[in-house]
Order: sequence, then structure tokens, then C-alpha cells
Amino acid sequence: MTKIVILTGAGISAESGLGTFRDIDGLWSRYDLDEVATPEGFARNPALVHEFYNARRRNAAEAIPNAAHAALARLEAARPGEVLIITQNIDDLHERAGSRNVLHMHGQLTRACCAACGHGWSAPAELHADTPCPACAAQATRPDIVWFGEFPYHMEEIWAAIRAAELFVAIGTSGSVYPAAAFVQDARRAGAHTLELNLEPSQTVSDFTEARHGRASAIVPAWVA
Ligand code: BJW
Repeated sequence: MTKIVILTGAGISAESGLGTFRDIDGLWSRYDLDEVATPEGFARNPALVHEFYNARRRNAAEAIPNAAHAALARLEAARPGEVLIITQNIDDLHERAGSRNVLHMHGQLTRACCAACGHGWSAPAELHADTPCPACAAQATRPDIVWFGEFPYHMEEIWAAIRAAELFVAIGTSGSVYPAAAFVQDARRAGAHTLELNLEPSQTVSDFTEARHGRASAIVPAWVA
């Protein structure tokens, strides 16, 4: 049974070379989020959105899991069935580090889906506005990503796990996007100890019972050890 719920964000993959969103040189300083991370932006300009995610798919494929991903995989191996990772990240670095119990609440770069019929499939390296759906042939292919205004994946399973958790840990997330930013409050209400591991105090740091700050590749292995 799940006892430790770990929420991860872009900060855990930063030292693998993948950009965060809201840091000074983050993705949202270079791209307009309304244009590339909303269903309205996709409807306006699908080619631009595919270009953005094709580039991120290439970067993620070249990235290598870092010591923080590896430490979480060791924790799961040492405590079989007790650890759940909820990641906001769309890369697959947790899985490539060896974690098995991972829920991608904001979708995955390795998946595509059809906006017309809802069919999902393994994404090729590049998606384009005219890529047809293998199930219904509509040219409505999108990356299987949860954009602003859309409902994140696995929410029932996530809330159930948070309600049952003894320990909730948030790693490398700014605490500025909901519903993930409210998980710490849900966990505390359910009686869990809550721990923030982040480069700097997040927006929700005061909601945690404990916080440790520094690079994920240093503080996550130190916490797991
Ligand atoms: C390091 C480090 C190192 C760096 N070591 N740390 C007003 C109030 C409340 C809510 C809303 C509102 N208006 C609108 C909303 C809802 C909206 C929302 O939250 N908006 C906010 C902007 C206010 N949310 C939604 O629309 C979500 N859906 C929704 O709410 O549905 C209804 C619902 C209601 C109730 C329950 C359930 C559902 C959907 C959100 C979709 C988010 N999508 C994105 C983009 C798609 C994925 C992608 O392209 O990758 O997901 S946005 C982007 O932000 C991405 C991330 O997953 C997400 C979170 O970012 P994250 O991971 O925290 O990254 P950063 O960059 O913000 O922070 C990195 C941190 O790491 C920093 O703190 C650094 O210091 C740290 N760091 N280096 C350790 N080496």
C-alpha cells in the first residue's frame, strides 16, 4: 500500500538539461504559454505547438536521468509497493532511472492522441498538423499533454493515494500550478508529514511541515540515504 507520495516538477529534470518553466531562463521566458500550452493556442496554430513539443521530445530523448531520479528509483526498490511518484513532467526520466510506480498527471511526450476521437498511441519522434489518427484518420493529432484549462490525468487515483499517505514530498516544483500546488494541503489535512525539496523556497513552502533547499541531485539522494 502506498505510504510515500512524491510529487515531482521541472526542477528534478533541470540538471539533466531540460528547462524549467518559471526560472529566469525558463521556457515561459522564451515562449508564450497561451500560444503553446492551451487548447486555444493549438486551435490557432497547431504547427507552432507541434514544433514546440517536437523540440522538447528531441531534448528529452537525449537527456539522461540524474542522481535525483536514480535516488527515487532506489527508494521504490527498497520499499516495494509503498512509493508512488506523481510527476508533472512530460519526460520519461523517472522510468528510465528505474521507477515503476509513476503517474504522469500532465501527460507524456512519448504519447499522441486524437482530438477528434480520443484514441491514444505511442508518438513517433515528430508529430505534425497533418499526422492522421491511426484509428479514425482525422488530421486532429495532438501531443498527449495536459494544457491549461484541461483536466489533469489520474486525479481519482492521485487523491486516493494522497489521502492514504504517511509522507508527502514535493521535489523541484514552484507550487504555482493547480491542482498539483494544492496536494500539500490535501496531504496535511489527511495527517501526512510533508516535505519540500527544492532549489529555493517555493510559493507553497509555508504549507509544508519541513523544507530542505538545494540542487535536487544533492538533496534528494541525501534525503533517500
Ligand atoms: C530546482 C532545480 C534544481 C530549478 N533542483 N529544484 C487561478 C487560481 C487557481 C487555479 C487557476 C487559476 N486560474 C487558472 C487556474 C487553473 C490552472 C492553473 O493552475 N493556473 C495557474 C497559472 C494559476 N491549472 C490548470 O488549468 C490545470 N487544470 C485544471 O486546473 O483543471 C481543473 C481542475 C480543478 C480542480 C481539480 C482538478 C482539475 C492544468 C494545468 C496544466 C499545466 N500544464 C503545463 C504545460 C504542459 C506540460 C508541458 O508542456 O511540459 O505543465 S504548465 C507547466 O507548469 C507544466 C508543468 O508541469 C507545470 C508546473 O511547473 P513546475 O514543474 O512547478 O515548474 P516551474 O518551472 O514552475 O518550477 C520549477 C522549480 O524547480 C522552481 O521552484 C525552481 O526553483 C526549482 N528548481 N532547478 C531543485 N536543480
